[in-house]
Amino acid sequence: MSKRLLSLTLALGALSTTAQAAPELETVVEGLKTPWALAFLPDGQFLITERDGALRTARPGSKPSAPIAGVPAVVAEGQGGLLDVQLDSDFARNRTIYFCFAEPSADKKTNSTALARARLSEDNKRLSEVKVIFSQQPKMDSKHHFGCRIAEAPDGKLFLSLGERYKGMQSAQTLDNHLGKIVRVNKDGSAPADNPFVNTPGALPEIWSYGHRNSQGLIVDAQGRLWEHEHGPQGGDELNLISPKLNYGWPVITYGENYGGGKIGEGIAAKAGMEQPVVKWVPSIAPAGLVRLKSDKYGPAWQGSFFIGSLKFGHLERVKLDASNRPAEQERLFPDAGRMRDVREGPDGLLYLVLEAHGKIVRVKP
Ligand SMILES: [Ca+2]
Repeated sequence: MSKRLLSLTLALGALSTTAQAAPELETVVEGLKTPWALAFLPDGQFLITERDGALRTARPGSKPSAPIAGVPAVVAEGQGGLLDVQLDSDFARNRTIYFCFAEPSADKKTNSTALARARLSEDNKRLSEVKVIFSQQPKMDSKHHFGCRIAEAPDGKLFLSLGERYKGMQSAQTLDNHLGKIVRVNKDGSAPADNPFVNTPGALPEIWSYGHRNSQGLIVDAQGRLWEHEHGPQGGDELNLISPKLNYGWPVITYGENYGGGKIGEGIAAKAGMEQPVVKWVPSIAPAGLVRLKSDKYGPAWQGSFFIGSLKFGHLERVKLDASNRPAEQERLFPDAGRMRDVREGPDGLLYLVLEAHGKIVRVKP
């Protein structure tokens, strides 16, 4: 290669590097208090949960609305509160939404994660026909590990991730409870007849998979596969491909250790009959929110990638898998964005991030 051609090639290389520089963030909503989750209404507004119990709408560039009426009482303590929200796949016709939250017991001494269905009024100001369709059993005296992400499958079944409430970690391995489980229910909360444990004596019929710790990411991807991420203890956060009936290992196997050091259980990371994560993070990033990007708005490298918020480091993690589901690309984007609670792909194909501590929703500019 001639010297001139070489320098031209280098210059072009520098140009293309500039062209591929990471996109920037743009604030679309601010003035929220501890926002937790985000959904997109067909009229272009956002539907936003705040952990303290408010459900609000906001138009890009405008102030959040007053709280929508009709949200049930939530236990807004510790990690609890009003958590995930999802629109029904037929929302444009039925105005139905699903949300999950920390539900108090009648005597208010215990709580657990519950899934509710409601109808949002045409003016977005109130909920009607509010019904709790599923409550995690048992309720516990705990402020931790609610899990609480909702995903609708193409066949209309709902998945819900349920934490083991920290105190209930050993129960993640037994099927007589909903601690540390992913459950699958019909839209009325009943257990589908083809769930994996409906004919297992003593097992709760809603259970789809078990051995989970605290999951704040749950999606069905474009191929219809169910993906979940969960927090490890100190180290050992995981991205898992979820299949029915399988045991994902917690607390028997983990890549993490106890807070402050010391092994958990036998201190092992693998065991026959227990699934390995597709991706693991040591040290922990504290994952929250999960997208597998469908759109091509950010180019081929990002299309099909997983995007995961980090509560701990406040960045957006991008992971791309190869054809064998092994991590092929992994990077940290927007390292100073701030504590990130949710990540969504909008109907416009753009990525939206919920920045909990800043009280903001930001958009990733293409
Ligand atoms: Ca695991």
